[in-house]
Amino acid sequence: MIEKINKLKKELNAVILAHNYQRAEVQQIADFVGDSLELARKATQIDADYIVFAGVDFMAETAAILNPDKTVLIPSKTASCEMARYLTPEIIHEYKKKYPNAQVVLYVNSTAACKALADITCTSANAVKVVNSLDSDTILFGPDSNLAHYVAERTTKNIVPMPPNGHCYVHTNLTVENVRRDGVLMVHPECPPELQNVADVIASTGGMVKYVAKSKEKRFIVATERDMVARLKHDYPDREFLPAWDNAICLGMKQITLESIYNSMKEKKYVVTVPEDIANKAKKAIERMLEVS
Ligand code: CIZ
Ligand code: SF4
Repeated sequence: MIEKINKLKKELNAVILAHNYQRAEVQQIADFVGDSLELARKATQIDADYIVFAGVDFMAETAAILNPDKTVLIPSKTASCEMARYLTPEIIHEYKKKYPNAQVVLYVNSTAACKALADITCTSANAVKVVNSLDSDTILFGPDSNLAHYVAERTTKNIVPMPPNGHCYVHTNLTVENVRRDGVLMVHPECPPELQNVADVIASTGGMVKYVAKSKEKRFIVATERDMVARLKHDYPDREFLPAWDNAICLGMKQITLESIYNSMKEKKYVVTVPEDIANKAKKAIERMLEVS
């Protein structure tokens, strides 16, 4: 399968981008592995005709928005992010009416239609910086209420979570009761505040990679999607990494397999498209983020 994928990749002039939460074998065949911000950046620097996106829908949409002249393929139609479902354009309009002077910051884990209504997007790696770059004192922040809490603790601005209960089922289940704590505890800001409070470090997945690089510790507990451990083990084979909880699995991410990647290239499916008016507006919010961070 790996040989077949590499052969097709050459024929199509394709690159494979994989998120840190992908299966270990998918990470291994990818040309580039990273968090969504790193992948968004990479997508704009690539010289290729096809981008095969091994990640979930909103990430592939972002790659398509930033690369209108390339064909972006997502290998599975069901690779979706549950968190993104918490927010709709209707909810944003409602909040904007209620808070007419507020600015809208959307976590990249949101649909393109929502991003089109945002002043700026953010990731978990740059959320605080993005919020502090804005003029308004009140920020409508969605869809993750846990990331909103994390930002609220680190800014003087008034952060309004939009909606109040948006979350990721994978990270919400990483509770103080569920997780092991027998090593340096690295916690993702999508986790509940109670777990953030006992963390040795709170970081995005990209932030975790950087933290380990600077640390002298040998054993790390990784409180985010379980396959982040594969990424860390690959980069730091001399250290020990353990998932904080074995069941922290993002089913959307796991829809992508070597076989689906092969079929995706062979049949040139599924092409990711975003309506032009939405893409143009969303692009402004994404590019503003790329400038700030
Ligand atoms: O921004 C991303 O890639 C996500 C979803 C998590 C992270 O912290 O990298
Ligand atoms: Fe979405 Fe959660 Fe999966 Fe991340 S881990 S892609 S937030 S469902």
